[in-house]
Amino acid sequence: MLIRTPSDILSSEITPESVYLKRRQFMQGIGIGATALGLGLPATGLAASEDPRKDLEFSPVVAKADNPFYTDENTPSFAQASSYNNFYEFGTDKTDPAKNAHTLTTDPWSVQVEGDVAKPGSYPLEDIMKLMTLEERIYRLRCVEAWSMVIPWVGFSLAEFIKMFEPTSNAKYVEFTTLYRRSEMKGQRSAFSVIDWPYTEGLRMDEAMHPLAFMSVGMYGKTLPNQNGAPIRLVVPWKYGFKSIKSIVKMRFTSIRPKTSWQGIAPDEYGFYANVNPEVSHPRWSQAYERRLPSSLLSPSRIKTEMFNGYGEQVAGLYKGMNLRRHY
Ligand SMILES: Nc1nc2c(c(=O)[nH]1)N[C@H]1C(S)=C(S)[C@@H](COP(=O)(O)O)O[C@H]1N2
Ligand SMILES: [Mo]
Repeated sequence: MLIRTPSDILSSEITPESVYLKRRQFMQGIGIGATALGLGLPATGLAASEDPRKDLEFSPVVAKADNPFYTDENTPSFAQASSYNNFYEFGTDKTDPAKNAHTLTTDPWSVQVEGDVAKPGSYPLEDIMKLMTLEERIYRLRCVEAWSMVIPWVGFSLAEFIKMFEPTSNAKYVEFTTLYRRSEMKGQRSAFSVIDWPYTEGLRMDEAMHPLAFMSVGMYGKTLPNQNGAPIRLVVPWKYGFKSIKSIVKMRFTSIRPKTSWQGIAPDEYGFYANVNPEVSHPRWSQAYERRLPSSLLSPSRIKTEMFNGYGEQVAGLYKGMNLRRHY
């Protein structure tokens, strides 16, 4: 159940987002998108005119208990989800991206498609937005640092996106690359940076084509805030958060397994697969539990981590016969 009645909700928990979600759910119930009516509420303390995020039109939520694209778990407020981030291009502290990412210009934006595809090229985001069907999906994101959040993303199926480029039979992997623009990304200018820029990630082709894999262009019904990966990012809900690469400018299809940024930094800590797995500890901390955000000292929200972040029924088949202790 996505809508909670007022009696379910503590007054301290009532945020513009819970209002937004409930209102949207109601509108969808009567078959009208909130955006179509132009009723979007500003989701932060900012006045609507100062808020750079734009309403997105997308298909209604079909909240079904057995639908893996949705969950009724609590979402953090928009303010929380956009102020506790990992985005090393803007600093290594969780609060740095919210402070520094405003310097990023996301328009114009294109995604360069290369390698083993019939239709390589530079795809402007505005064309992509016309071709893809936007939908909302509420997914858990679990960081390897043992915190997690449930986010209402807006975007489109990665499989549908990839089909546009017609990968050839040589395409066994897809590599994603983040923007490299030192003038706008403070972390890329840092002399102490651990990452060899640009940030890259990769998926095996069958993982990328899995129906849960998602390209996000928005959250909470609006375009993505910069700190969350504007204007386009990956969301792979059964893998640790670092696989969900932000501000993507390139997708390269290849027969050779790409090297990812985190593998480059510490190969014994961050594997290529990075599937959420409570049984395989990170060398420096256990992965058996996670802190579900928002949490506080009084209510630490410590929960058990589930295999494949709770998406095992859908994705376990991808790894049949693989030793997940070796392929971490
Ligand atoms: N380009 C880029 N993408 C990135 C990162 C990064 O530092 N740079 N951090 C990753 C990590 S470690 C996590 S946990 C998620 C966090 O996403 P969120 O800030 O939207 O919660 O983004 C991932 N994507
Ligand atoms: Mo992370």
